[in-house]
Amino acid sequence: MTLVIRVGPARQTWWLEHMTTLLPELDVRLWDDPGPLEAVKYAVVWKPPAGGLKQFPNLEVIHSIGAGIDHILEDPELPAGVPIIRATGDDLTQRMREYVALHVLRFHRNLPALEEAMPLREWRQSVNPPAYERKVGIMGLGNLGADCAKALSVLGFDVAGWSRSEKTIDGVTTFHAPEGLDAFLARTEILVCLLPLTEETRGILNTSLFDRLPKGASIINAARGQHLVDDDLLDALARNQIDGATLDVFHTEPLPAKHPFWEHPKVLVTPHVASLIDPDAGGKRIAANLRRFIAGEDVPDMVDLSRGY
Ligand code: NDP
Ligand code: OXD
Repeated sequence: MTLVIRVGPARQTWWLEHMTTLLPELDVRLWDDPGPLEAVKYAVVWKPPAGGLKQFPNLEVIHSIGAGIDHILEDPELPAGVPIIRATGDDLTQRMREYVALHVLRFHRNLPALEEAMPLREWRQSVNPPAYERKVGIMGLGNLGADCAKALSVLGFDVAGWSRSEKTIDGVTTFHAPEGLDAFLARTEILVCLLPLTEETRGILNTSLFDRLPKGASIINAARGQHLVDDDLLDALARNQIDGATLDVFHTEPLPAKHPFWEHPKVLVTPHVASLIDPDAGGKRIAANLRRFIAGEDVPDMVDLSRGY
């Protein structure tokens, strides 16, 4: 029984070695060298090419090397009925918590203004409001968003979250559904996007949304590039409706060298590093999920495909 791995070239040897050690009972191979196609029962993938998964006629399960599964669902020839498991885990949650706290604090403490002042040798003192007067809003209260919301609340921020279904989280004001969005946005000075990419959320970070935030708000997008309408953000920055943006994810990755975000003084680009899964902790979790699947047990990270995320 073969397990194929599809991941970017920089990390494929890493994954091959770890998964071979973790699942010695399987023939673990890379995507470009799968051996007999009929033997492939398990695929562990990041951004499989369109039509790629259908070449395995006996595929039983697909495991995403990522919390999001949009990169799998976008294959128009995805074999129907094959279950999908997604990545979760303490390491992913921890890294996202660190990333979100870092960038919320950066905006809260006005670090961009100090970075701008330093080459000018300007002593630009200002008094920031305390965190309990800073309103942060998290879009998406799933594994990652709920954890970040709690962590920011512990730091003292005035935190709200928005999700599809109603949620109760200690120390966090919650809003849900399209009807809850206006009130959530109206009170959000620093907006963090941790939504999955679905047809409902594609392009959600657009002019209409920016204009419902208080003037001068900041945004942090650590979810998917396709949530953001790039030109709408550039326009909102030019109008000072949005005062700063931290972007980890992009329509095209790597972000093309000519993209205006690279040089924009109010944009910080990070190269999709908010919470990369690593083959050690992440590999162990994936191996455990596959073992449970093979044994016919419930897999907690199994995706409910009727929701699309
Ligand atoms: P989850 O599936 O656990 O949570 C998704 C959340 O979004 C849920 O609270 C869900 O609501 C909410 N949601 C979904 N659709 C809507 C909608 N239409 N309106 C309002 N709320 C909605 O996802 P994770 O927390 O695990 O991950 C979130 C995303 O983060 C991933 O999909 C991925 O794109 C991105 N990511 C990015 C990484 C990076 O390094 N940049 C790393 C890991 C993930 P409900 O609770 O009601 O279901
Ligand atoms: C993910 C990601 O979805 O890395 O896990 O973006």
